Amino acid sequence: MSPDGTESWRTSPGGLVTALEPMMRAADGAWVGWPGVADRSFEPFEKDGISLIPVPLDELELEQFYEGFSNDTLWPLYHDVIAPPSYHREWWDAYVTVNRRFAAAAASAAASGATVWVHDYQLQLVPRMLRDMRPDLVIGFFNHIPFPPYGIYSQLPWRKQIVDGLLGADLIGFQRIADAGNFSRAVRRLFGYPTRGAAIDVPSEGGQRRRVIAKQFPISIDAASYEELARRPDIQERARQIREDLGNPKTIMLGVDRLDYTKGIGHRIKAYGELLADGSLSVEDVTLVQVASPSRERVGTYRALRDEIELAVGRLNGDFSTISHTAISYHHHGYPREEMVALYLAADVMLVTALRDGMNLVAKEYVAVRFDADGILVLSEFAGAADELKQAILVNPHDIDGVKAAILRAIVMPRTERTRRMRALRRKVFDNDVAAWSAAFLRTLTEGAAVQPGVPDNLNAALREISEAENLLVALDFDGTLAPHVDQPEDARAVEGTREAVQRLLDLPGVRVAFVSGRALVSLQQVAQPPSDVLLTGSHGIEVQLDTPDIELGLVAAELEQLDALAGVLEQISGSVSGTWIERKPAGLALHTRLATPQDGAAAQRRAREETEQLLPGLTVREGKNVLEFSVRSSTKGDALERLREHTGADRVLYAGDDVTDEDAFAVLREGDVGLKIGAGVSLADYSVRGPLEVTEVLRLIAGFRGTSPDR
Ligand code: GDG
Repeated sequence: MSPDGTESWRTSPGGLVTALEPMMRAADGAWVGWPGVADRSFEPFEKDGISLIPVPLDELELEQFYEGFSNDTLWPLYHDVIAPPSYHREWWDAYVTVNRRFAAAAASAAASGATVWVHDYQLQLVPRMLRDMRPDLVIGFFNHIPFPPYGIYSQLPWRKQIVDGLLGADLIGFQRIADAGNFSRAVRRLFGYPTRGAAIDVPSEGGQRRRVIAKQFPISIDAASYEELARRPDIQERARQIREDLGNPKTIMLGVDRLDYTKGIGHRIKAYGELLADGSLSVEDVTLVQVASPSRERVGTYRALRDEIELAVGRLNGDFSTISHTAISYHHHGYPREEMVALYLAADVMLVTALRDGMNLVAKEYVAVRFDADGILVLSEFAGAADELKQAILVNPHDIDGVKAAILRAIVMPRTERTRRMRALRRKVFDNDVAAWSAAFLRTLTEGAAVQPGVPDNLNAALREISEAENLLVALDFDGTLAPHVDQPEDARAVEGTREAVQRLLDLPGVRVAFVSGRALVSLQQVAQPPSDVLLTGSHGIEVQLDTPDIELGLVAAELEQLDALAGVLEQISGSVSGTWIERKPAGLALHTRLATPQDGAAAQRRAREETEQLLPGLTVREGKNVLEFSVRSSTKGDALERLREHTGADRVLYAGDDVTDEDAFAVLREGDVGLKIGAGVSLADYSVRGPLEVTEVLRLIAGFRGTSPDR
């Protein structure tokens, strides 16, 4: 609302909007969000080529959903309970209601098969709600704040609902690798779903499974636009003015934060105060400028924090300031971006001492602005930015002596070292800017979503290259890769043409072919009928048959006993649930539920998990499509592939597979190898094709490239 009473829309400031705006325009996207005022509803409208869909919140919802559950429950919980989280059931109810409203708004705005990207901790239930409403959508979620370790997360009374809400997404992005790891651990602890690396396999309707990826995508800023501002003569003049107004001290230190208890403002002031008290620093030489922008002022903890910080600032200034020199120049306002940039330019030392921070964009902004390759960043190791900005002076903000030492070190650091560090920091920030961040996220999200028939060009090129290897190993999963999935495992057969293509490869010098299966070896031999030169591994690598007719395996007495006990448990379950049966494997047993109703199948699997966990802890449990496998030995297709690589002495490997268990093999691929995922879904493999017909084509292509290669 402008002073003359007319209403207009203002773009909210910040890196996220800047980053997503061009992409939204290009993609013909719609932005679903809260318009920023309570108790008002607005019709969807267009602004600068982006369609905006306002979702209303009333005053009570603002209090309970936003200030309450989002900022007084989730925010402190996710930031290591620095402040105690409040748990109120009515806040939770409001959170569910508002999340449903956002999901419904997105569901009605999205075209068929569209991509929806949900942002931040206020909307963690939206992915699941949206998937239930619109199973056709591709859904991504990005969490801007940390995801806490399970020991802390488990406090949340609604811990299962939130994790389940997030698992509705295809891709869940976090700031740090540690956040993604904490989330995967929460999934395992709360639901027992199998996770491997970044991949989580979530059971869905009809006994199918859905692949969800949880991975780090560290957010960034529009670095070039910050540098552009910093190069403006008027802003440089303003920076000089700021220095002068502060009395041209030798060193200006700067803190810029929302006034939030996660930012460690008090710790920074304490360290500075002690340095002044013990005479290491004097206000004639050093000034600290602290911008504390007003934030969440209706939440009690924030009001208390403001009092605490302002008391500390007042005391410190009372103790140390002189008429001409102020110890802390403290500002409880928001400033225009131009002024922020001038402050960054004026500051010799930037202090970022967050106790916990998802990323901390201020640290990156400071670096982007310093085109003069000067200035020192003191950065908390508890800010996500510390994963990338290693050439900062990293500190543990709880260690006040450590912070004091870092400040002193920064103040005396020679120009050459400052430049060396700042150059390295700038490379990081400019190489990984916010456009690269959103592109990386969206590429991962949409790549696996729909696989076209045929062999894509990039795969073709990779095959041509790998065909030139001295010793090539082509390792192939069987079910779902060479043979379509069928109801009865014994009916599986490779698609036509596979056998000939495999034989062509076997006839070439320096090429070995292996089948890598979860099936027991005898079963694999029976369905695959492999030519005799094919190397075989079954039962996820427990059984191997390498260039001799002997199958290698061996279980010790304790493992055999475990196997008997396991059979007892599973036979009871399968005897009482129709449509389930047991398959015996050399080192374990599998409970199949393919012919049971989805509910019965899921219940049987749950019971099997629970009972074996109690009776036989330590068994390896693996979930496949409608099958739960238990083994007394742990081995994966990754182990199988490593064994094959060693046996064949291959210098390049192509591995193709369709299942979650094949991700273990993709995970051990090396530089120059080719991982090929069969079917849709996110995967660690770099390439994907639609189905077994394409795999046969891939084998033919390799044989063709290699057969015509001039070296051979
Ligand atoms: C959350 C996560 C994560 C601050 N005061 C003023 C002002 N700012 C701008 C800064 C910066 C932004 O606000 C603050 O971003 P941070 O990353 O430092 O922190 P949060 O607000 O807590 O953000 C955080 C981020 O989301 C993104 O994912 O990095 O970890 O907590 O851009 O410059 N801007 C202006 N005047 C001010 O007074 N113009």
